[in-house]
Amino acid sequence: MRITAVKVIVTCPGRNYVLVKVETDDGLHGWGDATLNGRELAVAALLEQHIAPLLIGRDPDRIEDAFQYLSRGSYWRGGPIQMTAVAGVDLALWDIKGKRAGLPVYSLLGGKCRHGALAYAHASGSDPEAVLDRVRQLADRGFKVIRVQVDVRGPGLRGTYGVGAAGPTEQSLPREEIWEPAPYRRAIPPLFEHLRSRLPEDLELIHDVHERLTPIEAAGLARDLEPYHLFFLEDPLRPEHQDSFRVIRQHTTVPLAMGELYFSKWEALPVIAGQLIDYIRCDLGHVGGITEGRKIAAIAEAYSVKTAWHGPGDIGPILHAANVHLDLSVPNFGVQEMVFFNEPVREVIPGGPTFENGYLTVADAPGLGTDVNEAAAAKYPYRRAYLPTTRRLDGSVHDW
Ligand code: KDG
Ligand code: MG
Repeated sequence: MRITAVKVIVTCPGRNYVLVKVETDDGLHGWGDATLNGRELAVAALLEQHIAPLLIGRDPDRIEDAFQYLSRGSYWRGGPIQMTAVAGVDLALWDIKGKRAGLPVYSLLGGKCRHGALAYAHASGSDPEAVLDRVRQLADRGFKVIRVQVDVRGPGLRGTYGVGAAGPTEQSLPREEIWEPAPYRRAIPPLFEHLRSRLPEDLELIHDVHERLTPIEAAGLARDLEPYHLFFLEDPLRPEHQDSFRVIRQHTTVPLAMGELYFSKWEALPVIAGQLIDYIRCDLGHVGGITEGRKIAAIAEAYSVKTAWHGPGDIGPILHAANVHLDLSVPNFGVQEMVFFNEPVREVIPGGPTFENGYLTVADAPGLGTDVNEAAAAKYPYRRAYLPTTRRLDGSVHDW
């Protein structure tokens, strides 16, 4: 069996997705997701110009070899663009392997450890009462774990990362937000006080700091949140601050999660091996795919760290499916972030995980259980879009 073609589609059914199709000479093909929010065309160019020619004629069964060859063989290694491109190929090869074996990918990974993956969705709002309304809607829908974010307003402040639409704005430049740590630090504990005094004890809550605080600020916030027993506090520090997680640990027992800005097991290793975090939440689409993700999970297992793979709306249903295949098959799974996709996305990328009563499952279909409708994808051309940029009140770019 040989690879005959590698095709890349960039489509925007509401937001941009980079989809990779690997075709073989026996008629099987696989689909992967290589979406990198705000840098989609850089990944597409790397795949089309540099990676596709390397794959033609290779045996698609040799996934580990493809991972090593593409991530190290170029001499240049790591980084979001390269590891997202590798992930797109990796997922497509796992999809082919499953189709060839007639088995779902979770079965190739060792089989199910659990019947479903505990899932969480996002509740955001302009004030604590609006967040509470949204939390109640999600709890009514069956969620047992919910991430809560509140818009932090104040003199000269506008916008809060993680609240509001992040899709294409048709602007030629990134949206700019003004953000200060002090009003943010003041706003989050009252949010949790509001929610905890009105919600059932057993409803689990998460908060995402988006790497914006200094170590001592993060330690203070985590300590202030201790009475509200969070499921975890996510990404309190910038990814370069690996050793600084010790500062937070010295002050609090709030469970910590980190990882969506790591691009390999090497970056995840210090916080896992130091037991500085409790949940590793890399993005399978940015660490090179299932092949690297299952190794990160195995390293984490040895240190009692659980998985919580990144699962926002800017990665597509194929990657969400890969998340759940791994969630079902590793012993140290913790929780899975998820979104509900709108109709245009479901038309372009049919299949993907199913949510029921708090848990995600995938179909027993061979491979990842997802597909791409190429004619539908062609109806939604790429639209340039950026993630927002954050500045302080004095006009400087925020140091995060
Ligand atoms: O592209 C950036 C988003 O994926 C990120 O802002 C979402 O932090 C995020 C999360 O935890 O889902
Ligand atoms: Mg996050």
